[in-house]
Amino acid sequence: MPRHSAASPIYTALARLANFNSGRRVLLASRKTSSSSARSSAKTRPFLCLALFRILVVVTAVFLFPPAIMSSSSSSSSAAAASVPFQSPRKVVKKVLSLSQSEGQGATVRRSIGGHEVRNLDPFLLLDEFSVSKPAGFPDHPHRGFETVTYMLDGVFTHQDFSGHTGTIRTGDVQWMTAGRGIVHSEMPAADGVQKGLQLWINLASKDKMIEPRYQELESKDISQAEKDGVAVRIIVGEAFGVRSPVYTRTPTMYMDFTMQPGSQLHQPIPEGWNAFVYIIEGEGVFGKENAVPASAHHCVVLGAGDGLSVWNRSGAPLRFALAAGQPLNEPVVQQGPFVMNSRAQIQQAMEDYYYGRNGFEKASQWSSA
Ligand code: FJE
Ligand code: FE
Repeated sequence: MPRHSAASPIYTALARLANFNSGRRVLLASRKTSSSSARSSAKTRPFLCLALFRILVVVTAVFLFPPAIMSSSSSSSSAAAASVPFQSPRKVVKKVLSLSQSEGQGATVRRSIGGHEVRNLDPFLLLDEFSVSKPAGFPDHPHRGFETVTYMLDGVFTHQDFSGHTGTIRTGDVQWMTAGRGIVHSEMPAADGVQKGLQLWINLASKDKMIEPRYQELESKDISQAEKDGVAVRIIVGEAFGVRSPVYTRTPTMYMDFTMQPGSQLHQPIPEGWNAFVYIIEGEGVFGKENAVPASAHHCVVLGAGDGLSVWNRSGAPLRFALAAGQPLNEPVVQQGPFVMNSRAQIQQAMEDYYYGRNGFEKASQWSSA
């Protein structure tokens, strides 16, 4: 994994700056103290000279040999991030433009996570921004070992599965499907025109891969929302601005949809140790640090280690993006299309179970979507 590097050049530079400033503060304090004790100057003068000499040496050395001084100084974890409220702000470690590709039957997706550039961001397996018009779609196909979260951005989608479960989600609605040991379903557009949304795949821990399938469906009006200083958020799972979503996830996850008005800024805590990324839906924004290059629509921004994300909208239009973060499972990931397990033997088992209609796929052979 290319993250968790607290020793990035930027971090190092900020820490060095902080140390350098605290050094100057010491200098001023020692001057004050020495002038107030001027009477015993004969005794203190050698010490004062020594102190000033030492400071001179340190200051010179900082300019001449910055890396050497850094490695021997004590760690200053708060960086010099005066304008953001985090101990260690998360920075952008990767920015990828998601290009359109064909998937399912005639459907188009922009794949960010799960594509060539960001293959797997534990526990996330895939993020597709889909744009689908009838008669294209995602006809009957199986899943095992993970969860799919479908969030409608614009339009209507209907799904049907092999145990008789059907549902329709519209703009702003969410379907959280836990495939567990097995689901066979179809996901198809249910209105004319282009139907758009995001589908996120979240891995399940090995102990949960074979659980009973389950759905959590959320209508747009039931999604927790909050707003503060020009920033609106729809909280699919997790907590923002003190508001918490009631959605339950087996893999600890956060997933929200932010809209930031021009001129607004956001400082969102993200649990330390979780992997996190942003997918920009609309507009453009500055992520991670104030002087970063702005990222625009259809880019996926992978975040480095830290305790929170800062975002600035310095453009003249609203910025909308999805933020996802999750606790890594740290287990082997073996994927074969719609089956995600821990070993090749388990993948082989999944294919046989699907083919022969066993271990959760019993209803697969006599079902097809209407
Ligand atoms: C799948 C190919 C697929 N992204 N975004 C292979 F297209 C799919 C699949 C989807 C999908 C469905 C929706 Cl509604 C949105 C998607 C891929 O269904 F699961 C495999 N294995
Ligand atoms: Fe599916």
